[in-house]
Amino acid sequence: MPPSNWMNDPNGLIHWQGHYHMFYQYNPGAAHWGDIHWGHAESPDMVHWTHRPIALAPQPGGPDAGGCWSGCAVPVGEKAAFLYTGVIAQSGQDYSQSVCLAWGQDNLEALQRDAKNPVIPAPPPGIRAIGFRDPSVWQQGNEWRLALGSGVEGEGPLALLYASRDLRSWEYLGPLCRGTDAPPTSLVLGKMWECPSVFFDAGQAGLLVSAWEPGIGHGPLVLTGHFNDPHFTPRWVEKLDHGGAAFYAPQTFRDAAGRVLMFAWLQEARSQEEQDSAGWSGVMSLPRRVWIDPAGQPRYAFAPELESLRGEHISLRGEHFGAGRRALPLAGAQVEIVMELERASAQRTGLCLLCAPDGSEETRLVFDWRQNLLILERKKSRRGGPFLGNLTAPLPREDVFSLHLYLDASTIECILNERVALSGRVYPTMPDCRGLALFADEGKGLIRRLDLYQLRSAW
Ligand code: DQQ
Repeated sequence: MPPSNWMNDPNGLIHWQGHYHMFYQYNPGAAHWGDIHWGHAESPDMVHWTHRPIALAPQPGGPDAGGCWSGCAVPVGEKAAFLYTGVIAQSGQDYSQSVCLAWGQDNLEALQRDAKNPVIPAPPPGIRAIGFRDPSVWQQGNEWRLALGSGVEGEGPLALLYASRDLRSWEYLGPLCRGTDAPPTSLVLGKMWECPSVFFDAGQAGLLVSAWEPGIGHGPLVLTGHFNDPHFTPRWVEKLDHGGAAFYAPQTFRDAAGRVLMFAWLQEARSQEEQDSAGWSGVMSLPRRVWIDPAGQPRYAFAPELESLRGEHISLRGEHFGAGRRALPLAGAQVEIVMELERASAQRTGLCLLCAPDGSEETRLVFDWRQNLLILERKKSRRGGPFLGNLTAPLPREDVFSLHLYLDASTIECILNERVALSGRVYPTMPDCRGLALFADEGKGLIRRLDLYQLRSAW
C-alpha cells in the first residue's frame, strides 16, 4: 500500500545492488488519481518493504509538468536509467505525452533528469496515435530497444519500437507488434495498449500489455512468441489474469538470479467516496514469477520469498467430504492456501473465505465442474454494498488442480496449475469475517491435500 493516498501502476522495477526497488504512480495529496508523482519503496526480499522519499515530482515548465506517468528502469554500469512518460495537461482530459529520462545511483534516491528531455518528444510523423506512453526498455546487443504503448485510430492497439545507443537519442524502427498480429482470438485487445512490458525467457519473448480504450481498462494480456529484431511475432495470447482490470498495468523485470518477476496494481473495486474516506487507494500485487514453457505458453507462480510470512499451519491429506460446508480449524483474513483437488461427484467444490460467524457475509472461490470455470463469487462478499459481480477464469484441461491462493484482507490472488491467474478485491463490512471453510454442492468433494497458513505481518 502507499504510505497514504493514491497508488497505481508499478514503475521502474529493478534489482539493484542486492535490493529490490519499486517505484509507482503516486498522488501524494489525495486518495484519487491525479497530480501523478513517482513513489518509491525498497526491499531486500520483495516481502518486507520500506517507503523511500518521492522519486519524481512534476516539474513546472518541464515536459512532465502535468505528471510523471509510467515507465521502467534499466541498469547502466554504476547508474540506473529511468525512462518514463512526461505529460503536459491540455484542454479537458487530454495530456500530451513524451518519453523522458532520469538517472539514479547508489540508493536510487534524488533522481536527476537528463538535460535532453524529452528524449522522444512526440509520435512518429504520420501516426495518429491514441496514447504514446509507458516505455519498456531492454538491451539488444550493444544497443537499447524501447517499446512504447500506443494505438492508431481505426487500426487498433500497437507497441512502437525505438532504438538507441545511449538512451538519449532514439530512432523509430516501426511497430514492434500490432493487435492484428496476435493469433486469432475473441479476447478484447482494446484501442490502445498501456504499459507494454517486454521480457525474454528460454529463447522466447513475451509482451505484456494492458488493453485500454478511453475510459475503460479492459485488463492485462500476455503475448508470447519470438523477437526477431525489430519485430515481435506472437504465437500465443491469453489473459494474464482473469480479474480484468483488478490486476492492471503489470510490469516485469529480471533479478540477479535470472528470474522474470512481475508486479501489478490491484486497483480498488469500491466507490471513490469510500477510497477518499479511507484515505488511501490501491495495492501492489504480490510478486509473481512468469516464464514461458517449451510449448510457448506462459506460466505463473508466486515468488517463493513469500513463504517467509508463513505462521500457524494446518494440513489435510486425502479427504473426501460430503455435500455442505466444513469449517476449517484455522481462521484468518490473511492466509495462504495451497490445495490440490480433483473432480469428484459434486457439481461445485471450493473454498469459503472471509466468512462472518452469522453467515451474513462470505466470498466463495468455486470450482464449477459443470461449467469448467473457476469463479470468485462475490454476491455475499459485502452486506448492503453493491454487488461487485463474479470474476471467472476457465479451468485448465487437467484432472488434478493445484491452487495457490493468498488472501490478504481485501485482496485475493490465486494461481491455478501455474497456468491461470485470478485476482480480485472484496470488502466485507463485519470485523470478524475471518472464517474459512470447504464446501461441496450436490455431491462429494475430494481434496488430495490442503495446507493453510496464517500469514505474519510483513511490517
Ligand atoms: N497509468 C499511467 C499511465 C498508464 C496508466 C498514468 C495505466 O502512464 O498508461 O497514471 O494504468
